[in-house]
Amino acid sequence: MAMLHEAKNIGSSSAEKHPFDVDKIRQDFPALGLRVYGKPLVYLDNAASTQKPVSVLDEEDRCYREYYSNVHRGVHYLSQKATEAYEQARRKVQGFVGAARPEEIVFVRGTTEGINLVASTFGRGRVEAGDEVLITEMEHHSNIVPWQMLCEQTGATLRVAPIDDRGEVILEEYEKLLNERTRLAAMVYVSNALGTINPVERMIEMAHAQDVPVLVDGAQAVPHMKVDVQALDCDFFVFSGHKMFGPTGIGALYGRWDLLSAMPPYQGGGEMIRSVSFAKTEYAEPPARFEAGTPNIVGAIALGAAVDYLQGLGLEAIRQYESGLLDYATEALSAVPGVRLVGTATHRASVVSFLIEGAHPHDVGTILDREGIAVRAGHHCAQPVMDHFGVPATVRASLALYNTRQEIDRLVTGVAKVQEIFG
Ligand code: C6P
Repeated sequence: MAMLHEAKNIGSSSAEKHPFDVDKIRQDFPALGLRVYGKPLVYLDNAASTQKPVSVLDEEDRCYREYYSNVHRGVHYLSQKATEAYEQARRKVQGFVGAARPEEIVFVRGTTEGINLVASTFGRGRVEAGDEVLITEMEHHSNIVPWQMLCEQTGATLRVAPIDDRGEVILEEYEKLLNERTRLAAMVYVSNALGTINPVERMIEMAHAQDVPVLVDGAQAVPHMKVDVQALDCDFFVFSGHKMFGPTGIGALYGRWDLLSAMPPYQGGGEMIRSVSFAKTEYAEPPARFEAGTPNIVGAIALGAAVDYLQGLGLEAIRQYESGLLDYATEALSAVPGVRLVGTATHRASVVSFLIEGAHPHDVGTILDREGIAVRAGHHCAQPVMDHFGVPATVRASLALYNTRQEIDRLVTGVAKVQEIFG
């Protein structure tokens, strides 16, 4: 097929004085210069995990070399420096998601741990036999299984709001499923399997109209758009550092202060206490209450560097650039005969999921890999989404701020190669 790009990768930005210069941005990411199987890497597996900019790598390195020690424990110089940097990272994350105060940010391992924390503390205190927890059909397993476990433990019922064949939540059904038995609602902001951007503001409004608190899984939202938890009016918001150009093993849970401060601890151990005796332990205030043991100090600090990086580029400029790129990819792939897109919601971010007639997604993934193109093939930890569309798996290309139209063209050429092989 004809290559659609016009050899220019500079997207228009709202800030005209800082054009979104993707060629320059790519130089910030050493991994993007790799060659695999002798070909320049095309990295389109960003929904699984993103590559890291030099500023994040450098901050990790600097921390270990120049100001590393345990946090909140020492009176000595290095411990104070590390504690200061760790708490500054918390303030950066607070600003990044628009939380009202830094104490509303709990560092966790990632989205999965954040959801499990809420399910087993807030959830256990709130949900009883006969109650309901509402999710949607497009959740990642991380936003299904913890609620399923909670329901099994308490005798509550997990209710699932259906999606339509474009991959959008059916809002009338969503509203109908909210009732006086609903004790909690959890929803994904951007689907990792379909790319759908859910109308979370509207859904939160519906839930709150029934006094139902809401957790938003923001794992696939934060790398692509500005998030403001106060404007969304959500009660909890979770995300992972590694999907937003930060390190693995670190993420954040935002919780509204009045809810967090009333919640019991998740794990017991050092630093989450005010005082301990064999007779009784008094717990610390949040966020320390939920950060038992030595935290991922360097991870949190480098997550702060990732926040700086994203804010330096501007979330709105990123959104605009990626939106053009996603339209380009969607158009290019849907123009290929024999390619079927899975997930065609009006509002999408980052993800194009597709099938090639006559070729299993895993074979497609393997052939593309040999062309130097990294995509994910599988169920994307969202098996109910696959069931909805009646497929076992899809091929998923997921874009980030450093991808280009030339890379999409390489993907389209790779798809043609697959079709040649499968005749
Ligand atoms: N999705 C993907 O390839 P963790 O693993 O805790 O950082 O994130 C879990 C998670 C939760 N919610 C959503 C919407 C997600 O996309 C993910 C991770 C990756 O799609 C790995 S399965």
